[in-house]
Amino acid sequence: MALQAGEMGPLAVSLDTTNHLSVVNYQTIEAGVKANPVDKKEGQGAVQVDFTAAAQQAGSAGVEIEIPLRNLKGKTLAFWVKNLTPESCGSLFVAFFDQAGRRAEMRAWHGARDWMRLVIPVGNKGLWHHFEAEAEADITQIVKIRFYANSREPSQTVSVLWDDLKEVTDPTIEMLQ
Ligand SMILES: [Ca+2]
Repeated sequence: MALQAGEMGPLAVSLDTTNHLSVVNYQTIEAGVKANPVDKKEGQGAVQVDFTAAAQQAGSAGVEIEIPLRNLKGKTLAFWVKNLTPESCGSLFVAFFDQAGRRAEMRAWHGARDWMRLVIPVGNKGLWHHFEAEAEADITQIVKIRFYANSREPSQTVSVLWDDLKEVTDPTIEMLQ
């Protein structure tokens, strides 16, 4: 019998510290994560990811966080992001993974600079930016969230701040904050 998502309050990932975060990176020569207690939108801090792409091709890096099993079907999520290096950062991504490690949803954005609040209408392919899922992935069985960015070109250095991913009930109002 498959595990069932228990009754929990709305999803809220404060991203105040680097506790329980792991760095993910691809084609980088350097990638790190640190808490930024000053430049933040919520709580005690934001999470800052810095990386330098390899010399051969563009790179990407970010963080992953594991969460208790959760059903995100039909939810609307919002988070804050600040792109400290808009001249070298290509895109910003958020992805959700199920228990089998399959990517159930991935969203990409371009052009963020100063703090922006971005909204994810989970499962709704018709709204808001790029959407991609792997076959058989199950959005009702989510256990991991990945936040990451890529560089435009090889050898570029990219820095991005991530903060405050949570469920929202009125994305129109929330986006105006
Ligand atoms: Ca925070």
